[in-house]
Amino acid sequence: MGEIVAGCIAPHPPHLVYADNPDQNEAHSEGGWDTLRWGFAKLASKLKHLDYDAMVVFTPHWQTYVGTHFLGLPNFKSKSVDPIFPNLFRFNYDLDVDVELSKALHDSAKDAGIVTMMMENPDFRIDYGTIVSAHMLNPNWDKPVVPISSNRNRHYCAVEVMNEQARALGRATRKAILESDKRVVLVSSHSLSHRHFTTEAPLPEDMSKQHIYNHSNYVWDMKLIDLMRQGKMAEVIDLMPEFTEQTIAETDSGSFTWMMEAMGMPDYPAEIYGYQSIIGTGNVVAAWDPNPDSREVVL
Ligand code: 2X7
Ligand code: FE2
Repeated sequence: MGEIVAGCIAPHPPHLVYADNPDQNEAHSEGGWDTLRWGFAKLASKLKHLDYDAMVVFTPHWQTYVGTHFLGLPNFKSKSVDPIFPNLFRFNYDLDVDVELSKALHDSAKDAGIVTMMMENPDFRIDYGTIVSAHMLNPNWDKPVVPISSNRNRHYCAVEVMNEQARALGRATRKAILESDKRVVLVSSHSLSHRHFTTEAPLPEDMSKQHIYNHSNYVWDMKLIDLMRQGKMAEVIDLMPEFTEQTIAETDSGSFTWMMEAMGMPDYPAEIYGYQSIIGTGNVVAAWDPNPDSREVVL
C-alpha cells in the first residue's frame, strides 16, 4: 500500500535559486533571502531521511484552461527562462518523471469525473515553479518528479469553484497514491500573499529593499501560519477563498487546497521552516508530517 510521507509548501520565486548559485543556473548572485533558503535546506535534509520514491509538485506556473494535465514522458531536458525575471533565472534542467505514478494520478482524476490530459510532447518546457520548488527541496535531483498543472478555473469561474475542484483532485490523488506501492512527497508550490512590486532594486539581492507589500497582507499571512501551527487546516481551507481574494494569493492555483485534501485535512501542527518577503510577496516554507514520531517543532 502506498503512502503520503509528507506534504510541503515550497514557494518558487526564482530569486531563491538565483541566490543559491547552483551550477545549473546561468545567472550569478551575491546571495540573499537567507531565512527562506536556510528553511528549505533544513526541510530538504528531513526529506532525505524519509526515503520516498517520488515528489508530486502542483504548480501555478503550468497553467491549463481545459482540465488538469500530467507529464507522460520519462525525462524532460532543456533550459527554463523565467518570463518575468530572465535576469535571475536561466536554468538548465534535467528532470526525471515517474510516469507510472503520473498516469495513476491522471487515471484516478479521470475516473472521478475531472477533465484530464497526459502531456506527451517531448519539447514541452517545464515551468519555473516546478523547477524552483523541486530544486530547493532536492538539490541533487535524484528523485523523480510528477508535475501537475493548475487549471485556472478561479479565473473563468470563481475562487469557491477553484477550492472545490482542488478538493476533488486531492481526493483522487490520495486514492491513487494509497492504491500504488509508492512513498510520495506532495509539494504545493506557491507564495502566500502575492501582491508584488513592479520594479526591482538595481541589485536584486539587496536585502535592504525587501519587505512585505502592505500590512494587511502580512496580517493575513500570519493568521494562516498561526492556524497551521495549531493544526486547524479545515479552517484554513474554509478561509481560502477570502484569503485568496484579499491578498491576491497564489493559492488561486488550487495547489494548497489540493495538498490538504490529499493529506486528509491534517488536524496536527505544521512544521514551520521560515517566512520571508520576496519582491513584496509573503512566502512560507512549511511541512505536514503525518508521522507523530518524526514530526518536529522547527520554529
Ligand atoms: O512566481 C513568483 C512568485 N510567486 C513570487 C514572487 C516573485 C516571482 O515569482
Ligand atoms: Fe509564482
